[in-house]
Amino acid sequence: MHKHKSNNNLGSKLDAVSMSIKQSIKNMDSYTHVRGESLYVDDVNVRQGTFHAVVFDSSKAHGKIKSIDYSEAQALEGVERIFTYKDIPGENEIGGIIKDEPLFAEREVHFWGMPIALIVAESEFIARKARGLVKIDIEELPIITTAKQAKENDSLITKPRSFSLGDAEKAFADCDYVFEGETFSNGQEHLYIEAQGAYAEPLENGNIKITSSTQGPTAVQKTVAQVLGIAMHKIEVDVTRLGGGFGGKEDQATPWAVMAALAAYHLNQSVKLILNRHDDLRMTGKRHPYESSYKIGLSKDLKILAYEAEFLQNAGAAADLSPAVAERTLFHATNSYYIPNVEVAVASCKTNLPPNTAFRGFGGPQGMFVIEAAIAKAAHEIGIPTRRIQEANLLDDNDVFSYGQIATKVEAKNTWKSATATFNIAALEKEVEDFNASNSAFKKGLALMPICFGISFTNTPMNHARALVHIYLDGSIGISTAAVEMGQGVNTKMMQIAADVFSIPIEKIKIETTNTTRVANTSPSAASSTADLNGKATLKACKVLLKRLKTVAATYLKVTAEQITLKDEFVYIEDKKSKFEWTQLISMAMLERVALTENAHYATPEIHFDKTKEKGHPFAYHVYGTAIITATVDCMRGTYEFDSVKIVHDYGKSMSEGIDLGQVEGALAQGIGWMTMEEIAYNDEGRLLSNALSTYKIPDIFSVPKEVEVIPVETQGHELAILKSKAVGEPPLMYGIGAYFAIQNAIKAFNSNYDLKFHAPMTPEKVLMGLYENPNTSQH
Ligand code: LUZ
Ligand code: MOS
Repeated sequence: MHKHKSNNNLGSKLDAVSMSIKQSIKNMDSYTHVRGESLYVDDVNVRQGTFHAVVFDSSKAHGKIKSIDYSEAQALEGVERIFTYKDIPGENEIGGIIKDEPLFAEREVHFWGMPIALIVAESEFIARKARGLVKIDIEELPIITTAKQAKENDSLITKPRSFSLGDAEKAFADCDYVFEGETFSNGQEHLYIEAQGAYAEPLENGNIKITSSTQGPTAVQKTVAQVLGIAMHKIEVDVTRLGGGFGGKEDQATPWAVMAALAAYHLNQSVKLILNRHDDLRMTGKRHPYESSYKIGLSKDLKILAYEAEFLQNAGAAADLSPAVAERTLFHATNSYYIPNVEVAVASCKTNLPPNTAFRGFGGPQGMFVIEAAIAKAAHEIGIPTRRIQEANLLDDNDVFSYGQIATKVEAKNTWKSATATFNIAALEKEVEDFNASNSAFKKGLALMPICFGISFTNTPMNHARALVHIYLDGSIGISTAAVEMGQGVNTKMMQIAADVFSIPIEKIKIETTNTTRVANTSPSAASSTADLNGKATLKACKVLLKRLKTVAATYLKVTAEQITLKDEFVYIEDKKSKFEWTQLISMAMLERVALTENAHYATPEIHFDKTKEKGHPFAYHVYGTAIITATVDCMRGTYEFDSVKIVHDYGKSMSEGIDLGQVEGALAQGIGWMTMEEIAYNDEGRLLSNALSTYKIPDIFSVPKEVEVIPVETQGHELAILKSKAVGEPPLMYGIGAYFAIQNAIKAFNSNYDLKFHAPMTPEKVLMGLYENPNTSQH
């Protein structure tokens, strides 16, 4: 991405709240990142005598364990002990939503890579060597690897769910056009740069401190307590930062922390467990593959009157977060379109793959791919550009979503109009046409991709956070929240909030590690909501402290508290600077014995959802945007490049433009990767074939778009977003869906016989087949 533009007149239109927010701020973590000083789990100072652990896992996807012989492994010099389910003092259970997942396999294995034992040794090298000496005999059972097979075998994680609006069946009868089809979207590997890992250190009285690379410190604490059969207060979980999470560490950071804690508990010695890349790829779940079918009905004037879809989610061998992911697929099944008659259903299908899990977008992208496929199919059959159907059905204020929420402050049409006008869609299309008319070896394709993503955990009770703010007696500040920094820049945003409230330099603010003893009972850093939830709590705590400080200043200066403001480290009376400085004010507060610590709790107002009716108001707000993606396909080779991605995005009022632009770019690249090149492959035995970076291709600097332009839509922002700065982590990933359709349009330009396919990712192999397929001579 060689070119960026960002609209700077945004800054001049800011409201009073964020007037002093430094929008141009850099991610404060970048200073230690570029020096290599940032600390991750693998960097912890280990205690003398620390043991190292390696997981022994199943080499079959489904079967009965007939026998395991650990004797040779145990006898290897340097091996301390091997732990199995028999060593678990509490419950052998780590399932979060459904209790269906053991920490260690007992009599059966359900996926290739399922943990069976933990080998603890003086070094990782020895533990790894010992792993090779374990002898296991597994009697194989039938293996299911696809969602469809699972559905046919009634192998479901939980009851299917469905959302319904209007009467789709009846509406189809009135449609001028009805189209049906099937789609597939594959999984996606998180490929966080830092693999999963944890370090557990026994303290006195049976207490254990765990440093974990987790998005959910409370989930780790709770699960360790459950597996060890001890109280949660004995477990302290600490997180400095993650080298990426993307949802892969929302739930699936937990088992490794539990294993390390179990070994530390028994050995009364520190234990470090860091997965290497191969182990991580094989043992952890990924984005859920979906097999779906759709039926779409339109009127002559291109209004979508009815939409039906059935989503078969490949959940893997245990529930993990799959039911919640499935639910979000339903929430986003109609993307940013208003459709009056909707019938969508999802089934979490149990297979013999590693349990699939949260991944940026959390089922939303899978749902949105299907409606975009349905629209592309309809446009193709009717013989019009896809964008005409997209545009004719964009959501408006007061439209209702299938789940009952009324859409407000909708930016769907706004971002669409802004994108098509600002970037001159007619000219872009003409460029593509002209190019295609004069080139035979290369063809271009263009696609638009509108997005609409709901912000809040769909599970309403999870939408809360706390912040603990200390002002130290020298005027410096320490803030603890539940926010986990994973590269998304949330710590910088927290700093900005405090610096803004007190009007002091950002250098005076420190964001502490995320720690369960300082902020308890937390939701994971997920659902794009971390800055909103923890930021609102931080803002609340800071405002309480500010009020207290104003009273101290007013008493000392013999004015009223209302006359006091703080600005650039000075006390102001009625906008006039006094000689009273920030640090003096803090000293004065100490002398007056005023509390300089505050703990605040925030819970998102307004949201609710009734699962018995499948109706409610689950989201605080929605994020909108429109992307225009242009691709060039090499028609000799099937390879492709993305010429440009032009986006009008709904940031609300961005509080950190650099950080937010980084999130848009990163999410876009990850979305394009999912749709076009990242190909997870398991064989029929359930063995992961794409088990290394040589066989699993993610976007690199050569495959990201040559040009990315992101312009903020002009908007008032939303009150429930932190300082009106909307959540930005996940929504832009779905712009990447446009890449699939841009490539497909290029194929169509080359091969008029090409029959549309909705089978992601659109790899160069598939492109090449499409370029030269001829439905008159082959079967479809
Ligand atoms: N995690 C979660 C999520 O537990 N609930 C959600 O609704 C969600 N949404 C997006 C990403 N992670
Ligand atoms: Mo997530 S997919 O952990 O926000």
